[in-house]
Amino acid sequence: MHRKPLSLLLTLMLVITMTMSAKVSAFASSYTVQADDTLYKIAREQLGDEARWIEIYKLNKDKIKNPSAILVGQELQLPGDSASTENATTQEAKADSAKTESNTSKDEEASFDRDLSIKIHLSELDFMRQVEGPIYVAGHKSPDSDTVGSAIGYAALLSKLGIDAKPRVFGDINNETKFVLQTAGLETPELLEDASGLNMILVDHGDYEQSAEGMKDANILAIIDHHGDGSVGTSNQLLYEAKVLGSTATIVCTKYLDYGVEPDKKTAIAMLGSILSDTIGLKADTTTLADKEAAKTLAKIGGIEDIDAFYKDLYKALISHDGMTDDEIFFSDYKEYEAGGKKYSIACINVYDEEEAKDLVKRMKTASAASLKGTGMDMAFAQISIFHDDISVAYLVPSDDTASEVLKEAFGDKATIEGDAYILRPGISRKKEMVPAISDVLEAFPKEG
Ligand SMILES: [Mn+2]
Repeated sequence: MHRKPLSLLLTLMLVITMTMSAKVSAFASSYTVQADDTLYKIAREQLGDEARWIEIYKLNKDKIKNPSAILVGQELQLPGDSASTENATTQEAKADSAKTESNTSKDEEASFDRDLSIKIHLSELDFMRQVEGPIYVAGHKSPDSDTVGSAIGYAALLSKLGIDAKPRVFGDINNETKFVLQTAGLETPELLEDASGLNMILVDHGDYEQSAEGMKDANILAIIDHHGDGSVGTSNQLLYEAKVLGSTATIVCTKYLDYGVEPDKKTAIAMLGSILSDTIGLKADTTTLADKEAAKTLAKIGGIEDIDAFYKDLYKALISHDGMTDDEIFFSDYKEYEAGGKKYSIACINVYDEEEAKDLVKRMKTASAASLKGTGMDMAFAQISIFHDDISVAYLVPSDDTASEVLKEAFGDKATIEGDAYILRPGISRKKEMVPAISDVLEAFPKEG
């Protein structure tokens, strides 16, 4: 029992000491991190120049693991507000190198280069800080996962740098992107229908044709794209970043590195989805080392352990027909042709496995037969394909008996017939094999009347 007063006293002394040291450090210009603070914001508000965030970072390197993720309540030392920042930095560098003359001076040089590189890159955003109102970041119409993930990633990056940027979409997102956003725990960006008069940043496209209404009357600040030079022209200052990489999200990822910040977990997953979608799971010819490295880094930040498994789920979601009617499925990738005086159509449908293919055969038989009236076609075909990993199968479904005869003539010797479907292994391409074979048969048919 007699120990209690002693421990109380000790605690009291400790509290007093802590309070005093806090006070002392407060006089030596310290700052307690508040909610929504960034190093940039603190530098802007406390030092009058956000570019000086690097000085705060250097002074507090022992406490700040990631300059883009400072903790609320953290006590940060601020540099003396002598007019010459150059001086403070030089003195600090001198003190540092005096402390450790040997190997570490090399590290200091390297870190100086890195800081300078970040500062130089950050300066390219200066003009964006002058605009009034929010800046909207959006990809092309008929948004895919790269367009959506790049918009989310770039808007999040600018936000981290203290710029008021928000992601937007120019249309409904597809099932694959829905899956990515769900995995990331992100909301679908709001729909933007008319860009007139708004501050805009375009990602993953640079064409008015692929952009929202009113884009010609928008204030376009930046274009980040991996396609060719688009039709968007502006006499205003424009940050134009075009790189020959597999996805726009990879370019955005390089911007994070340029500015020395790290995406948060949700953003990282969205951007990983972008890269995998555009590079077909890092297997497309357009895939670069940058795409692979960016994907690896983003997967790590996003806590995605198996990139291949994640891509498989993406692909399954992309080709899933959840919530679609038979007509919507039939017309989702539908094309019309003519040969030997006959008009015909081929609808391509991708599925993940044979179970799904078999389920769709009956439904597409009905849908293709029903399509003839409205489209004025003489016959219609549905081509249901399974094409991933090393599986390659095509289920060809004719609209009626005439169409069935054409299929028999064209593929009878290669196909196995199961109910209404002609099954080909390996599968075929609509453009390179299906169309020429059917056209050949129709041209050989004797013309009626
Ligand atoms: Mn893209």
